[in-house]
Amino acid sequence: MRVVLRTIVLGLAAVLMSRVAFAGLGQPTPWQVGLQDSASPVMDHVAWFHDFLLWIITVIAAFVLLLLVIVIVRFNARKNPIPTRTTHNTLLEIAWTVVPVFILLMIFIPSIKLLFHQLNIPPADLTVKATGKQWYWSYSYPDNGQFEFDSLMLKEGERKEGQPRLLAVDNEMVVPVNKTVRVITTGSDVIHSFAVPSFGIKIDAVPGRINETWFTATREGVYYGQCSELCGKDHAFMPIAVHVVSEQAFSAWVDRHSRPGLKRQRRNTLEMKHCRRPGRGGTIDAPMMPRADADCSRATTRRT
Ligand SMILES: [Cu+2]
Repeated sequence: MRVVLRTIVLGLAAVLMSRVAFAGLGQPTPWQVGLQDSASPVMDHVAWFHDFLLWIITVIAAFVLLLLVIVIVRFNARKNPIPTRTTHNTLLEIAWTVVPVFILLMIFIPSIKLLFHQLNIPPADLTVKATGKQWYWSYSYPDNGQFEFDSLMLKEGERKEGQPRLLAVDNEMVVPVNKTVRVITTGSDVIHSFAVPSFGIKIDAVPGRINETWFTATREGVYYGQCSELCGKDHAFMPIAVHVVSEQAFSAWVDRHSRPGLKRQRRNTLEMKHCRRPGRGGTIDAPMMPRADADCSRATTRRT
């Protein structure tokens, strides 16, 4: 019994400490319990609603447990050999109907408010289009230079110090801090889903359809998410990385990417990347991914 108690206490302590010590901003952390730290007003609301529900659930569970204990202790066959034949109690019946209705109303009102907060898109400072493809994301900036680029997961050996495994990408989606970003999503092949936990957003990217969501990042940093719709064999390997930078840094970044020469050069590099696959004894440049717009005609069959 003592061992069980000690295990429970240690487990609870570990859970609490992990929440405090490892609460991650923008990415999951080992032994994480609970939500990732919030970096947007919507996520603040989501986190508040989550904690609010947790209190309600805890009180209900404790109350039901208390009733069970009372029944077990006071009304067992040994202590209560002649059971009562009570069948109705008007006051009790009204109470157990009205109280749950009241609890549901308490949940319903903030829940609907949150839904409206998520779905009512405020006037946006910029729009980013995220296209889900098998198996990477493409981002385009229709009102900032109209450029577009692909964002592929970094493999082992490509990551720099501090970049998380299976989440870091070669080209991050960059947005300015404290600006409202409208994200429009679509899919080019199958249904994907654009989700970034720290911003409290998750929206399907459906071929032939445009969905939209929004966020306002309140802190600079890199925020990671993943495709959240089972979309094929590399579904787990198409992460989302959003780099939130200052307004000046964002303008500089847009300037760099809008230059036509750079745009072309970047596109060529990406096309080569899509045309490359690992082969025996080196890399073979050959068509590899089912990507319709990759021009592999420049890629030569070459062993390195
Ligand atoms: Cu996907």
